[in-house]
This record gives sequence, structure tokens and C-alpha cells, in this order.
Amino acid sequence: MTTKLASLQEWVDAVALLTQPENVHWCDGSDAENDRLVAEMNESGDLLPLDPENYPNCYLHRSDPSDVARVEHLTFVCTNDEDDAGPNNHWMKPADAHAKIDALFAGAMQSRTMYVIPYCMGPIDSPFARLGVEITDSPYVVVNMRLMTRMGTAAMARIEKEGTFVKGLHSTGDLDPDRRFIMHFPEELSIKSFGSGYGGNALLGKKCHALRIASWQARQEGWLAEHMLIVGVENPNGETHYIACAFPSACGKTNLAMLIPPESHKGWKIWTLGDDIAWLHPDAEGRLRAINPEAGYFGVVPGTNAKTNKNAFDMIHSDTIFTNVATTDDNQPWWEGKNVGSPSVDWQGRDFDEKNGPAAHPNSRFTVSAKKNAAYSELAEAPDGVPISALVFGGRRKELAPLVYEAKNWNHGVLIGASVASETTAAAAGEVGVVRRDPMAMKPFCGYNFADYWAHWLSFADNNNQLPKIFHVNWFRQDDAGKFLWPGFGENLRVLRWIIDRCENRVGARETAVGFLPEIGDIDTRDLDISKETMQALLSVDIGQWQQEMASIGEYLETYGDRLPKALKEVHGKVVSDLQKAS
Ligand code: GTP
Ligand code: SPV
Ligand code: MN
Repeated sequence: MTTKLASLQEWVDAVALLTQPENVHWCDGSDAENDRLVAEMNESGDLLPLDPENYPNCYLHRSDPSDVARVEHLTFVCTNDEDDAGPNNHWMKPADAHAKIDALFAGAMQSRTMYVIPYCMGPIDSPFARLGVEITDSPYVVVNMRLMTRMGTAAMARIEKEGTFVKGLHSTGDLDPDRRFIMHFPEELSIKSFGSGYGGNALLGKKCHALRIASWQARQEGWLAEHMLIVGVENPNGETHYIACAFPSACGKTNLAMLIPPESHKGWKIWTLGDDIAWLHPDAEGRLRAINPEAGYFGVVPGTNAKTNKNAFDMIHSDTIFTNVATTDDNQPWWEGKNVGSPSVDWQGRDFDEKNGPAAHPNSRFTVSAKKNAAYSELAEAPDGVPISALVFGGRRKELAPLVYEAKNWNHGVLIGASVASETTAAAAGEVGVVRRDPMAMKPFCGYNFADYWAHWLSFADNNNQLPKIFHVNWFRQDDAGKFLWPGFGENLRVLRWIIDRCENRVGARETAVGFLPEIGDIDTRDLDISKETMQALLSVDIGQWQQEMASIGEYLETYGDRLPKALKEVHGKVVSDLQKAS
């Protein structure tokens, strides 16, 4: 296969000239192609087969120990004007960035095969889907992209018809962290990533395209590209509400997206549309409709078990690529919180010794096709997506943020989103457990200046009364002993029910300075072993703490200077004065 699209052929030729691969392979996405790549990687040791009896067609990939997570400090947004990238991004002048990274790409694919991967983000016949081509020298990337995107012949046909696509160039390079860069050129619709084979750094359709580049395009075109799961909640009467939730990395999106209703909730059903990214478009009625641009899940493995996430746990027993998990002595994958078996070899291939830390890397991941999910929504392939009733922000907060609260209006909701803070996790290189600002869970993923992004969010409020309501949740509030106050996982349905009841005007709320909170008793705790005192603690608002929080948010927002939208400052000022009145 080659292509009749001249712009694509010219780009591929130019890349081959620069990188000097031994072969060029155009991927068609077929089973035969996948089987051949898997066989080659079994041979090279890039993919190790797992116990075929209990884990048929499952493989383990061990990445380089220095290459296990996203690298935000090496991720750049390269716009002509530095202010367009904003203080939320690392920036480099496009010409300098190209020069720097092209020098690394020069000759980088010698004696390797260069794969050309045509892919589609979104249902292949959706007007909201977008095309891309990733060039890579990593067969691991090819087999992952096949699970995570609509990859191959059908995507190529649409690319040739439309003529526009995002260009992504990737090489694993020599994995030297000093020669690693993830660069984005939104004005050119292109991405260049060198020196990492890991997840979000290398599977360019995901964070690089579907969030950083897409957020830039979305702003120009009047839609939103967000780090959100999409879930359908069906009540016993058969009515389904769709909710999109933005939580930072490793803060519970995959788990919520495929939640299993607890025993106490007979007749309730949960349908997964997406677990990481949502593209939201306003429709003719002024509602927001969401599609999931992805076709698979690249999920956090540790903590996944039959209790916490049975859908994921079942799904990853076949046709799954595991990255950086441990293995048992009968070659089954193993991870902390699996609750069955015990590790014999750790994620680095060493005999397991607890002195070396966890057996599976805390950011070990599974890659699996979304179609394997028992809760996969029949609307996951709907070209126009689903109408969204509620948008929910959240993060990991030991204290302060209540279990759930509701924004007073759209602009206040935008402030709540802009104010998201969360304890850092293993999904990105760096210290874990430090609270940092992560507006809309997009700190690592927004391809332009946050001030402009908030203005874009605020612009949706104009003349529109069909917008979703906005909420904030926190599953991670702890007591003084460090124990989670809320059981989480399947029980989170109880909170989603309150959210839906609010959307349907079926339940009242308690107005506070920070937003509307449930009355104790309006969160259904039937059959739940939780005391009234704990619920009170979960739904409390400490005015003094919130005053400090709002002061810190105010300082943070000021760092965006003149570009900060006035309406955001105003709504911040209103919360501050309401807190003052309440104190
Ligand atoms: P990314 O793929 O990095 O974007 O992460 P994610 O937001 O999809 O997070 P995920 O659902 O994979 O959860 C990450 C970790 O949080 C896992 O270890 C989960 O077990 C844990 N977790 C998820 N939901 C809950 C919850 O409701 N309560 C508690 N206590 N932990 C949770
Ligand atoms: C995240 O870190 O938010 C992920 C995993 O979803 S990665 O694809 O590596 O970005
Ligand atoms: Mn994510």
C-alpha cells in the first residue's frame, strides 16, 4: 500500500529521507498484519506471551525503566507567539523546535522499519471524527494504535477523500532521557515525539492529537476537546442520562466509566462510551453532544480487581497488551491490588523482592479494545454522539472538597473547573501526592493558553439554556488516619443519582457560598455501612479553609495576566464575598 494523496506521500518520503529506515510499511490494520507484528515482537522479546490458558492472546511489554510515564517537563507546545501557548505550557519557537528534534530524527530509523499508520479518531462515519497519520519505528506503537484508534484501510480511505490529517512523527530513539522531546505544532497540525516508547508520549492519537492539537482546533471551530470519560446511567425505568467527567490522570475515570451498580441498586445499568477523552459539540438545540475519539482503553492496571472494576478485570483476561506489570510463576500477569496470585518476577524482569518496591509499576497499563467491555454502550459508535446532561469535575483531595457539589450557573462551573486541584499520581514522571492546580484536568493536555481556554468555555453560555449542569466530586476525602471516608467505585452511583436528580429538578439542595450541596439524606446510603457523622464530614464546607483556597485560586488565576477573562474574575470575586458573608 502507498497513497494517492500527494501531500501524504511527500511527507512520508521526506521523513524516510531524514530518518533512513531500512523498510517502509504502510499499515492496513488487518489481523494478518497484527499477527505478523506480534510474532516478530515475540521473537525480539518486545512482547512476551502470557499464560495462554488463562490469558489467551495476552502479552507483556516491559518498557525501559526510565520510560514509564508521560514526561510533562519535556512536552512542548510550539506556537509562533509564546503567549498563545500560555504559562500552562512549555514553549519553544517552532523553527527552533523543528531544528532541535529533526537533528535527533536524522538517521534514527537506520536498520529499522518505518511504519505509516493511518488512523481515525472517532466513529469512522462521524462528522466529528478527525484523521491522523502516525509514522513510527515502533511495532509496539502499531499494535497499540490498532486497539486504541480506528486504524488502517478505512481511515486511509477517509484521509484520501478529505485530504487533511494531523501529522505525527515518532521514533523510540535510544531512550536517552536527555534526547527526549514531545513537541506539538498546533498551527501546522503536527506532532513530533522522540525518545520515548511509552503511552501518551508515543501513541500520538491519544493525548498529543485528541487533546493538545484537538483542543486548539476545537477553540477555532467552536467545540471542546476534553480529558473526560463519557458514561450512560440507566435507571430502572429504562431512562438513560449521559454524563461526562474530567478527573486528572489516575483519578478514577476508567473506573467510573464502567462502574458496576452495587447490590442495593437492582435495575440500574451503566453504559460506557469513553474512559479518557470526550469531544463535545453544541447541537442545534444548544445541548452539548459527546463522542469518544478513541476505540480502546489504555488503563491503569494496579487496583483493578473483580470488586473495584469487574468489567475491566474480565476484559483484560484476553486480547490485551500489558505494559510493566509483574508475572506469577505460572506466567500470569500480576499487579498490586489484583487480589489473586502472587508475584514472582517484577515489572523490570527481576525476581520479585519487596525491597525493590512494588512488583508492578504503579503506572503499569493495559491496552484493550473497547468492544470487549461488557458495559460497552450501543451508542459508542453513534456518529452524532450522545447528549450530555451533566459535566463533572473532580480530583484527589484529602480534605476541603466535599463528596459532591453543584455550580450555581455555567460561569461558576467554569470557575470550579478552572480551580481543580489534585494530588499528583504516577501517570506522569515526578513526585507523587503533591497537590497541584490541574484546571479541567487539562494541565498536561491543553494545547493553548488556559486564559483563552477559559474564555472559550465561558463563550458557550451565550444565549444558551440547554447546557449541562456542572458539578464537582471528590471520592478521595480522608479521615485523620488517612482512611478514605467514601467507599468509592460502584457506590459512586449514589452520587451520580443525586447529580441526575438535580438535572431533572427532582431534588432540592443546600445553598452554600461554594455551590449547592446535597442535604444529608438526599444521597441514598441504603445498605451502605457509613455513619451519619461520616456523611456529614463528606458534605461539610469549612469556610476558613475555603477562604484560603479561594485566595490561592485567585493568585493562580492572576498568573494569566491580561488574558484572564473578566467574567472568571467576577465569579471568583462573588464566591470570595459570599464566603466573607458566611464567615
Ligand atoms: P488515566 O488513564 O491516567 O487518565 O486515569 P483514570 O482517571 O482513568 O483513573 P483510573 O480509573 O484508572 O483510577 C486510577 C486509580 O484510582 C486506580 O488505582 C483505582 O483503583 C483508583 N480509584 C478509582 N476510582 C476510585 C474510587 O472511587 N475510590 C478510590 N478510593 N479509588 C479509586
Ligand atoms: C493519562 O496519563 O492521563 C493517561 C495515560 O490516560 S497516557 O496515555 O500515558 O497519557
Ligand atoms: Mn488520561
